[in-house]
Amino acid sequence: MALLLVLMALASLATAADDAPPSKDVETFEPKDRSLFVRNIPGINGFSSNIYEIPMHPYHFDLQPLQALSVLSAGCGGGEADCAACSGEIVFTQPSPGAPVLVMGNVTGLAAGMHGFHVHLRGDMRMGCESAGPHFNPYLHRHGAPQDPMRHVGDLGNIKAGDDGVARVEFLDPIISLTGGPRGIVGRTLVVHAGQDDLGRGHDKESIVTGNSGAMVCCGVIGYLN
Ligand SMILES: [Cu+2]
Ligand SMILES: [Zn+2]
Repeated sequence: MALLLVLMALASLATAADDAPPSKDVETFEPKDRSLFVRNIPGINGFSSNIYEIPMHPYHFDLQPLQALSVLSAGCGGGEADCAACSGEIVFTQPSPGAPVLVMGNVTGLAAGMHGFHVHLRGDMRMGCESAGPHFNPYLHRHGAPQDPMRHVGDLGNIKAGDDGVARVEFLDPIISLTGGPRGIVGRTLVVHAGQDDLGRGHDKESIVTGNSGAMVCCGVIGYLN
């Protein structure tokens, strides 16, 4: 009903504009605390359809972005040289439930080049990163690339470290989620590997399980920030 009223007000505003030059009173038709906006949430192939909604403030004020954090620290236990140096912080932001998640942050102390970057099943670091278990895979798919429709939910591809050993991470992922449910990653472990993830294209048995990305150099449990 309120939406209808606003649309009628907008319509009458438009006709008034046709008949006469806009007067200075026009602004009074748009109360600043009830702005109308359109939001588009892209669908995920095979999982959910597009969401197209017209929220009207302040009626949808409770939809706050969800945020989660993973503080990465060395955890390979074996004492390998590149394990000791690796650390980082990655922040996950999901504007609303079902929306793609923005993954942002830095990982330092890496060897230059590509490093596999995954969410692993368990939020357990009692025996270092190894305790986190396999890739987070609630749908029992094969390992793949982030853009593959069929992949482990935890498959976030590779991050690239420069000559300074720093990987600057910033991408959107449409599959992982910060809400609970089957795709929820909070309470699980984010892992950085020593080697490059072949994204399931390695043509061997291990490629479709781990992507042949080698040892885990650092990891951190993902926890809520808000
Ligand atoms: Cu991994
Ligand atoms: Zn995987």
